[in-house]
Amino acid sequence: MAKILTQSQVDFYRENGFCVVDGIFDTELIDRARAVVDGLLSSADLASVAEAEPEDGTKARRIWAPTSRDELFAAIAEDPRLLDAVEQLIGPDIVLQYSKLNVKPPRVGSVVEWHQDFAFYPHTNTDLVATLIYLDEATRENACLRVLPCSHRNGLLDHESEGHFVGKVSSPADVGLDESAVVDCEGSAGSVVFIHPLLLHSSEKNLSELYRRVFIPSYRAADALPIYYGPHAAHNEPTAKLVRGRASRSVRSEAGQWRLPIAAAEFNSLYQVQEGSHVGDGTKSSTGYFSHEADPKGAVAASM
Ligand SMILES: O=C(O)CCC(=O)C(=O)O
Repeated sequence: MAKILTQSQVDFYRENGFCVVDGIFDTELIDRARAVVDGLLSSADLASVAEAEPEDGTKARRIWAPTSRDELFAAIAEDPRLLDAVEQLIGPDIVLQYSKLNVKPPRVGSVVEWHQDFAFYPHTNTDLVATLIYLDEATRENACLRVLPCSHRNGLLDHESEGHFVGKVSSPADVGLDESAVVDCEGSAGSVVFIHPLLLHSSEKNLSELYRRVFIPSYRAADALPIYYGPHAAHNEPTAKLVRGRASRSVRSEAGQWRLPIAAAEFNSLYQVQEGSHVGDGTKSSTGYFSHEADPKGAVAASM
């Protein structure tokens, strides 16, 4: 394994719950990735590929499972340089848990509210890492990722309202979210933000004239398994893939009590549950992303 991250980047990640790293991917590869995004978004069957922006249905905000849709994204998610870095953070046996691609089109790109990824998919241990690979230069202006350093050290916070999972922390100030401590993870196209699953993070609406696209393959140590086999796990587990090292014959568990992401109604994405747009007439949302049914009480668990 090559050491892609310096020791100070690894230490920074352990201390702060994130790090931003440039130079893993070259410009030519990222240019090709953007061209693939354009191709996917011109698909005749766009509804099965992407989720639309509510403000402008002609624009997409999310491409589902890009690694299953195009071999370039599969190759990036299994790129040895990226896996070398992931190995430095979560160890040698690595499972690609799932992937997604968030698009923030100019002027309409949706808000992502403050949340911890682990709230959506609690696992037996916290050796998971999401890698956000910017496909465009990301700055505060076009809504780069924002993080609260060290917040991964405070356990899992409440992501519920009125007894239901809502995919965001109920009151950011109550959980110590002080705007002056927030860090904007700015980076050039091709840079990667590594985030711990308990790190609080968010991003704003894109009010600029520029696109902000980010490809997000997420990984876990092979001995971490989902605690709750709800819709999110049901969707992702069949395609979860060992991408390095060995499958584990045992599960490692960290002590703790973890809330299960049980929402008021089925939803397809983090955006929908945070906006509350999944709670309506009780019907499934239009992308038909899930094939399961709600449980008899009408409450189902979350995807992301
Ligand atoms: O796209 C972003 O800015 C944030 C993405 C994110 O937090 C997520 O999809 O979990």
